[in-house]
Amino acid sequence: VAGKPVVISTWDAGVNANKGAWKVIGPGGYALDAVEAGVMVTESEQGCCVGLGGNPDRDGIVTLDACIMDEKFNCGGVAGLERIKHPISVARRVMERTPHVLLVGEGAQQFAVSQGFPLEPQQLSADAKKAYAEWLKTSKYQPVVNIENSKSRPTGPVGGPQNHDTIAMLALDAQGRLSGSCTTSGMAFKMRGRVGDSPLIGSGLFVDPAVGAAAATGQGEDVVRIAGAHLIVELMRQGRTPQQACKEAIERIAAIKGAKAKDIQVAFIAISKTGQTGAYALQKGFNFTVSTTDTPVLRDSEFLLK
Ligand code: SD4
Repeated sequence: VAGKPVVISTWDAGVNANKGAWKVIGPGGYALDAVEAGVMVTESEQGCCVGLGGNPDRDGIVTLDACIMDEKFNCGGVAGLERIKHPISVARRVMERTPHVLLVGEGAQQFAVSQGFPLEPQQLSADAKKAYAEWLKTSKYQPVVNIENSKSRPTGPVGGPQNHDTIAMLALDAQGRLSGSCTTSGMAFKMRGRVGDSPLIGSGLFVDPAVGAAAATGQGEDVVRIAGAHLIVELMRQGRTPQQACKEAIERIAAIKGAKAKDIQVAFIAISKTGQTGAYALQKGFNFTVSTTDTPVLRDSEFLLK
């Protein structure tokens, strides 16, 4: 059935990413190719927050997480991947060329190299170097709430500027095929070896062709706790709109966290199999980008904690 393509992605980085996706999906391309090409744009943006330009872990090393899923429950991911520019493409290779769904650390890097991905130098971007030096002054591990809609990069301590170091993207193509992708440098200054929600199918991303798809950004631990993306898809299966389903998942996190909910940010995006989109965040400051033409529209998300 021919329909209209739709792309939704997290944050304002989604504006450029959606344009990349639209080049594929606009002329009738495959959703899976679109969600890969789309987030690759962000992975390449050195001034940004995802990929090798992102903030390092607390030992000063950039480690990347990503996953991808198509409309047939095929999925793949990488976690703790170092020195590879496009983790999303390695995730796709894991999906397409291995019997597995998740490769981590050294093994993921070995696989990437065996697939012809170049090993990039081990070095921080200028911005990340600065942010890391700043963070080292206190070395306090405390995730940042995404409060402001600024383009500034994360600097670590609570009260600092933005911390969106993830892009997640969902797409429905003209043939009705759904796919999703998610890629991140993870929480800034995380413990070495820490894995968040973003490479985990069912938490950071989930796609079910009979229902829709969902993806997450924000405090990964609290997304994993409720298997966020899968929960949202199941709520949509029960009849919730994408927006209602995202809201309900956020409410569940808020109930679990209690008074601590104000210290974190979590946000979800979702799309139904018919192309209806929705988003919801725990706190103010989350925005997302929707494309139904070649001009992406950046929107502020509704949020729970007023
Ligand atoms: C993580 N979910 O590693 C990611 C971080 C994130 O905007 O989304 N930041 O927990």
